Amino acid sequence: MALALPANAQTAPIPKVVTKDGRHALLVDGAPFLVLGAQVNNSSNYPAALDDVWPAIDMLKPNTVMVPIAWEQVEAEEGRFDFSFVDTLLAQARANKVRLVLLWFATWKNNGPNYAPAWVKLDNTRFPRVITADGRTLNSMSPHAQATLDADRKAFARLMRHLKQVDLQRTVIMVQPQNEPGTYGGVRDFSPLAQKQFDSAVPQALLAKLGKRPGTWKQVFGADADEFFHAWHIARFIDQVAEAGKAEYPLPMYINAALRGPFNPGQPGQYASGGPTDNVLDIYKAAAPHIDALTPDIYMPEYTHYTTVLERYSRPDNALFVSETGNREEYARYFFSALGEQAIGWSPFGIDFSKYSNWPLGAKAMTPETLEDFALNYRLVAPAARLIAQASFDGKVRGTAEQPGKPVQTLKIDERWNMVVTYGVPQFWFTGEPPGNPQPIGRALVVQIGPDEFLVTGAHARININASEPKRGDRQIYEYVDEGTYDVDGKWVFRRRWNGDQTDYGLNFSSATQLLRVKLASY
Ligand code: N0T
Repeated sequence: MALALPANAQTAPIPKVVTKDGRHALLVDGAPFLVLGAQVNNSSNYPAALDDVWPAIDMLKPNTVMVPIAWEQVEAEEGRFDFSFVDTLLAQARANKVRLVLLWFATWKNNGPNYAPAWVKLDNTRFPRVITADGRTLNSMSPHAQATLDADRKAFARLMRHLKQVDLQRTVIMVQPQNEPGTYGGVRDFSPLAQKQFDSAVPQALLAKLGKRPGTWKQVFGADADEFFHAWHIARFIDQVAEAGKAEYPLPMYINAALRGPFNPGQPGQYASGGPTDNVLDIYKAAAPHIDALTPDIYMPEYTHYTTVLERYSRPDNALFVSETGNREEYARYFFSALGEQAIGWSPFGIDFSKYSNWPLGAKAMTPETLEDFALNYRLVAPAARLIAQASFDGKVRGTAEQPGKPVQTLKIDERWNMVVTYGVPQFWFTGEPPGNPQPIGRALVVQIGPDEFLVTGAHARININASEPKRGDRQIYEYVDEGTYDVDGKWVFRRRWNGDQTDYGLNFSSATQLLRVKLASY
């Protein structure tokens, strides 16, 4: 051959998000990957702090750890970059055999620029903040300032360039530019610069996306105009940051949302106005073509709230990734609901032993006991994670979590099979009304791997797979129920066959780590 191979010819492909038939996959090393995530606390982004991270990671056993990279720590002085923490983090992540998602805490870290360097956050002239309608200055950056965009994206692009150089093995699989962007305490920027744009025409791309006729923001959107305008401009800002980063190194990038209540949202400004809340997802889609997903951070423990959020962010044009969720016990089971909504990943927040707790969002204390509720999830699915990610991409995954007061759930698998999950019943026999578990901790997963063949797992639940047609149901038996696991090469390793009491009343899951391959038949 005349041409030399490129230096990185042997490296894995760059991760990417792909979509087919309205379903999504995150490809890592060229195949669908399920993010079993763990996000560290907000200030755990220093080498010394990592000492409190790895012991918790070792107990939870995620496959991906999510860690902030602060603008202030990489560009404390304008134009001088220091990526030494990134290098330390990459080395330790590899040693601990986990992938990384990096969180770029910059212009917006929950409303404010507190993670921006002093030369940014203390210079309100060069980097202006949002001005309210009554003339107050908020601690939230205006999305209209070219200087802020230029400075943020320059630093972000340098980060991505650095990553491209030091991460040929693709330890980093996704990047989150900003964190829960949006503004609290005001609906939008009312500075003269912002007002001038507000009074001009709505961009064509947005009109086309929403099927609206031309006009000013007020004319087109009426009462929603202020919020939609802010959302559009924040999304455009972040999209340009992402675009510059992807030009250096095109990793998947997503924007996480501080949610508004799904049923009683309140007013923009009470929730983060201009962030990717459920009412502005279409605006973000039009404004941010370089963003691969809009992701919910779910801190709503109530069942219908949680599952409604999952449904709203799982769309043919949006891969569901639960980028943060509470680390209290009651949240653990919702990992299975997320899988049932075709999630590409899920991550509890606050996973380290720095002894910080964000209670009441999360647990009162981060302890080994707290982690165990979540570790069970990952023990159950980790050996099959690749298989599940592929099956999810093919629409073959059903998952659910226990809803208080609803001890029986029925999910349609396909035209031939239903999955019935019962909570709170003994493992042996039982007739009568199922009571549900004392606490709603049940969870169930069924992955269809053949016409009559399933991978089944769960916890604190009884799972039955029933023929939808009664005549076939009457003669339904198991050909086999095999407990086992998958080895690192994805080969099934048989442990034992379940039969007799273990199958006569359904497949009963406790807190044991049990993964079943089940084949149904009829005599
Ligand atoms: C999250 C986290 C971290 C009852 C909170 C959630 C993380 C950020 N924000 O610990 O700060 O960086 O993304 C805000 C949720 C407020 C909801 C209160 C509703």
